[in-house]
Amino acid sequence: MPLTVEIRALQNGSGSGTPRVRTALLACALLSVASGASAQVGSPAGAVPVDRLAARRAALLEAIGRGVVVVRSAEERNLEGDYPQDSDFRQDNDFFYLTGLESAGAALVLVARTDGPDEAILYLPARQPAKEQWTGEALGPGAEAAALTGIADVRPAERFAEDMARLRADTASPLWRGGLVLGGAVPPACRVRAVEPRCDDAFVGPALAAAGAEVRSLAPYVASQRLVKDADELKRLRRAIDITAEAQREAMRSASPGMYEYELEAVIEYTFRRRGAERVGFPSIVGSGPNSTVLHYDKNRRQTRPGDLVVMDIGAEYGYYTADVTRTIPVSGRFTPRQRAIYELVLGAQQAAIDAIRPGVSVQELEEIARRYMREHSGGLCGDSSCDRYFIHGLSHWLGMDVHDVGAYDRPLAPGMVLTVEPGVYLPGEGLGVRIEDDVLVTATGGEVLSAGAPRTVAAVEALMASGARERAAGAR
Ligand SMILES: [Mn+2]
Repeated sequence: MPLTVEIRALQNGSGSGTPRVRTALLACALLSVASGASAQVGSPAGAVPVDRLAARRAALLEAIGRGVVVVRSAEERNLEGDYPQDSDFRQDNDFFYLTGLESAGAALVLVARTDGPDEAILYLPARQPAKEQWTGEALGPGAEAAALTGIADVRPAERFAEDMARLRADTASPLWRGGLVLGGAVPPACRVRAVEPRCDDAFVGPALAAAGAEVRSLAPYVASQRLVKDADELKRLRRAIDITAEAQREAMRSASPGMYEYELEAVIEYTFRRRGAERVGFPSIVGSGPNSTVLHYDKNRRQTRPGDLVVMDIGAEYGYYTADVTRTIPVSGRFTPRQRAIYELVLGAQQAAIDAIRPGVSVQELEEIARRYMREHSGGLCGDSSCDRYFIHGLSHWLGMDVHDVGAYDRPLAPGMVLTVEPGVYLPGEGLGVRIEDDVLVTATGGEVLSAGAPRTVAAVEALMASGARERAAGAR
C-alpha cells in the first residue's frame, strides 16, 4: 500500500541517557514461561519470548535515561456503538511490543533511574468470573502474567492511582525531574498536559496528576527501536509475508475475466485466514481496469472485463506484524504488448532500487534510483514526458506492526530494517495502472526480498495464471 505523503523526517528518536547496565530488568527474563498460557492461546504466532520483551524494555529505559514511563493498553470497542461490524480487540502496538500481552484495561509502568535500579510494574484488571463466562478466560494479576512478560511485579489495576501518588511522594524531586513519558493507547483528551482536567482515563489521569514535571511522548523512542526488527519480529514478519505471497499465487491461479473484484478478495483473505493470519493488515485493494489507477481503492465491487489489468495490494497480519505485497496481473492471463511494456518499465525501476539496498543508503536515494531508471527507459511509452511523471507516490515505507510502520525516514538503512519497494505507473486515461511491491529486509551486505514467493516477472505471472486456467478447465478448481 503506497504512502501518499512525501517521505520526510517524522520523528526525532533521539534520547539522552547515560549508558548503564539494566540488570534489574534483565534478571526478570530468567523466569520461565508458562506453557499454554490462557492469554496467548488464541494467537497462532505464540507468545513473544520473555528475553526479547526484557531486552526491548531495557533498551527503552536506556534511551529515556530518567523518568516515569506509562504505557497504556488498548481498550475493548463498543460493539453496538463504535464499530458495529467489528468485534475484534486489537492491542496497541507499543504496549504489545513491550509486554507481549493482549489484555485490555492494562498499563505498563517503567521507572528509569540514574541513581538506582530501574523498575517495571504491570497493572492488569482483576479477573471477573461472571464476565469470563461470556467472553472467555482473561489474564489477571498473578504468576502467569509475570511469567509471560518477565515482569515480576504485577499488580491489580485498581492500585494504580494510589501507587502514582506514593511514587510522587517518595521520590518527588529526582525522579519526576526526568518527566512523565506517556505512550500506548492514550485517549485523545489525555494527550496534552493542558487538557488534564478532561482526562478521566484510569491510568493516564492519575499519572498526569502525580507528575509535576514535563510530559513527553513515548512514541519517538519506541519508533526508533521498532525500526530495527529483532529475531522474534522477523519471524512473525516473514510468516505474514509468506502467507501473503501464497494469497497472491492463489489469486493468480483463480483469476479469469468476468470475476468480480470481491471474488479475488475472497480468495486472498480465505488464504490469509486458513494460514493463521488473524486479520488483514489493511483493507485489501483489488482494483481492475480503471480502478487499477486508484491508489487506495478498496471497494472491490467491479466486475472484471477481458483485457483488464488487476492491481492486488494486500497484506496478512500475523502475530501483530503485517505484510504489504502488490502484484498486477492481466485478468485474461496474458499482458497486451502495451501493458507488458509499462509493466517491464515498473519492474526494471523496482529491481534497480532493490539492487541498491545496503546499509548506509537512504530511502530518498533509492527513490531517486527508481525514478532515474524510469526517466532513462520510458522512451515514448508515456507520450512526451517520462513515465516517472505518472509515478505519483513514494517508493518505500517502513514495514512492521503498522503497514506504514513507525520510524524516521532520515535514518540511513541498517541491518534489521524492513522496507517496501513499490514503484507504479498510473494512466487513468487508459484505465491502466501497474504497481509492483515487495518487502525487503536490509542485511549486513544488501537486501533480502522476503516476498519472492509471489511471482513477479511477466513470464512467471503468465505461467502461473495458465496453470490455474488449465486446472479450471480440467475441473480441478
Ligand atoms: Mn506499501
